[in-house]
Amino acid sequence: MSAAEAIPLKVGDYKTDLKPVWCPGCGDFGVLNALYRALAKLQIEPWNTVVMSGIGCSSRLPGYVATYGFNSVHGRGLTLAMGIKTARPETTVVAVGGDGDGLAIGGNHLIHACRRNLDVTYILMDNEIYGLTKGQTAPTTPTGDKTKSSFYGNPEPAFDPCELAIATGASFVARGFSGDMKTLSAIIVRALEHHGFSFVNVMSPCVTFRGDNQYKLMKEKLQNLPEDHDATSRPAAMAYTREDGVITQGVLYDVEQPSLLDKLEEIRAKSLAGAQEPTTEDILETFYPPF
Ligand SMILES: Cc1ncc(C[n+]2csc(CCOP(=O)(O)OP(=O)(O)O)c2C)c(N)n1
Ligand code: SF4
Repeated sequence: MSAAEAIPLKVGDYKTDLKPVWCPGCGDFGVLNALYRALAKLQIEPWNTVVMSGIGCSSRLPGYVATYGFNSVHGRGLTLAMGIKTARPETTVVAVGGDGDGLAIGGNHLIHACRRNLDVTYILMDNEIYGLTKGQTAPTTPTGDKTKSSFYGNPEPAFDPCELAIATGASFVARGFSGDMKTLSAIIVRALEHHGFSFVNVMSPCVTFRGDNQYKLMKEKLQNLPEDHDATSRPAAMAYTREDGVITQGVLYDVEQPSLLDKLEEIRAKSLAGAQEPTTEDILETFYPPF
């Protein structure tokens, strides 16, 4: 059957039989539904797709998507996603996880994913807390907020994941909100279409450990990027990071850059053509220089 004759995939085709075990009202339901819609919109083949995660409430997500994928080790979902993309470039690779998973224990991997620009979409579900382990302070917990691990208020400065991603070389950076499904699924569509590393930071409330008004507080702060925002300008994108009192949703930064695999392909082509191929003597000289 040709692709044109194939029966279109529906949102339900991306769902598994597992029922999410998130608390009622958890923002991650919105992220999951937005992802289903984006996958269906682009007719992404589940049999050619992998969704990877680390550990956390949010990292349970791969179990609910009918693609390949698994819940890996805390903070390492992105490393496995990058390995899969390198080994199987034809695969659509999505990594997901929480702010603790991706910014604390896995923060190192995020910055290298940004600078390498492999064609992987990373959806970070930012609830400003460690949810699974019952409410410890995370890198995005606002300064002064009381948590289970900072009884007198968080003494540390928080950072903005979008600012970090832009600064370390990501070619696509967006911010969304799990309570605005239409905008979020449109952002995820653009992230999946982007060639290179696409980072989507989703404000996704934890109603259990950040209080059941976190949804309301986030919604009150939400605003859209202005229509004339220049997403190809790094300074313009940076203007919407570290915001005070507002959460701006939309695609902050979107530029075309070769991915690491494009560059490796160029090197492979040169090497196959014999250009600049080192001789055995050259290699030996590198390791055993003449005295
Ligand atoms: C190596 C290791 N260290 C610590 C943990 C404990 N742990 C599990 S999930 C988690 C943090 C989860 O927070 P986050 O990534 O923000 O996800 P959320 O649960 O909020 O969605 C921690 C510290 C672990 N599983 N493995
Ligand atoms: S503890 Fe928080 S993050 Fe975890 S499922 Fe419940 S609401 Fe969601």
